Amino acid sequence: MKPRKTRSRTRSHAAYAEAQKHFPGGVNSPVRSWRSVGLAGEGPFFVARAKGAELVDLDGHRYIDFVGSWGPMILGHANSKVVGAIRKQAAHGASYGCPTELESRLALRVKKALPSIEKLRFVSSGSEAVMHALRVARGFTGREKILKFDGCYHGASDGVLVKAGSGAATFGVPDSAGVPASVAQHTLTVPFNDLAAVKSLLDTHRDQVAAVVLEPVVGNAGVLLPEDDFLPGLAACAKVAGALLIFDEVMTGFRLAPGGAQQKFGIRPDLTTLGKILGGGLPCAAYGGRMEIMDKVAPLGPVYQAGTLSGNPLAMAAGLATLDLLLKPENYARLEALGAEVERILLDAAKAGGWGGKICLNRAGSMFTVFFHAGPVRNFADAAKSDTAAFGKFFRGMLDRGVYFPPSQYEAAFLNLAMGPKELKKVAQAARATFANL
Ligand code: HOZ
Repeated sequence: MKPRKTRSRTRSHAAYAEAQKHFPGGVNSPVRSWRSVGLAGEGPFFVARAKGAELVDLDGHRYIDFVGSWGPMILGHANSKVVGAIRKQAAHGASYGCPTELESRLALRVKKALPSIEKLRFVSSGSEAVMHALRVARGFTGREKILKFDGCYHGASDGVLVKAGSGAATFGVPDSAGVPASVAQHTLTVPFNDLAAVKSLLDTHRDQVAAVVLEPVVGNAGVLLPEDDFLPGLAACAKVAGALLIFDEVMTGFRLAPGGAQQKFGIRPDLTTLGKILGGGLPCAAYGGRMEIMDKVAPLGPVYQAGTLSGNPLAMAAGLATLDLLLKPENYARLEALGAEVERILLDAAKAGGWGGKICLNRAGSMFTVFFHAGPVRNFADAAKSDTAAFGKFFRGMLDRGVYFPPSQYEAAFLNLAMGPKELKKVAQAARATFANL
């Protein structure tokens, strides 16, 4: 399958030129700039519309979308029931700054799916959710330090932009400028899957660590899978140390199972953060967990957190419609089957193109990463050994053939329920041609 000659992006280029006058790097979130996949000059496509498994750019090119807005679009784009729910609510007003019954209805769905969440707060983004969860953990324990893992990304608040993944890793700023040293000093970091390092650090900082926070399946260093004893061992270590265990399930929540990674691996964290799928594509996130911890939040307790758009009715309506459609066992069986099929397609194509032993595909259900490294890739240090130039070529090759992968080695690709045999056939053709020409 040859790249189509028509795939020039004249209109996207013009839009990018205009956007660069207004936004740093022409974008409102760094990875969207495509600067790490050899397209710094050219820039990204600009999206005109999306439906089902496809994005359409300003120049009319269609792409099978493996980004899915970085996770939320698990039903595919513009699902008619979700669109209908948003439209219905919009006719009654977009935001009130007052409570609605929708909030409790969505909370009930969340608590049923994730029983570790006894009380929660809705906020507007995953960044906010983690920032507040950490404040609550500190308020509850009276301790200041947190322990996070190299390459895990927990949003863009100060205390977690230390050895961070996602765009921070992609653009070489894992320790962001502008974060006061007095803040960063409270963030301890260890390699993912390294229990001995966790134990040692918790021992060194005895009675000081408020929370151990992690993506239980990492998505923001590319996909990293927890080894068998890692999550249970971590839960035990945190308990012994008196630190709260926080699962950042912004990516994995409702994706790996109805109850996210905590259901899949049978762990009950003290606090959980959710986002992405929760809002069905609208800005919505949440943090929640044990009642006695959450009751420290104002107005019941001394930990302050607030937000004008928290529990926004449009986001609640979109989230409810999404979870109503999604939370069925058959959907998760289908996502797993799709994931296994895409894995096979990509590995076969790589082998046929002579890349068989040179890549490592990490997958958990419907999220995966093709690392351009022989593997195993079990932590961020392994991921960072990837051949990012080859990854860039892979990204461009797939893009030219109508398949949109995340534009960074350190991000997860996501499948959605709108994908079917037609899309997989296109992916298989694109992958074979791409690997053959890398
Ligand atoms: N940090 C997000 C991915 N892990 C990217 C968000 C975006 O650019 O939309």
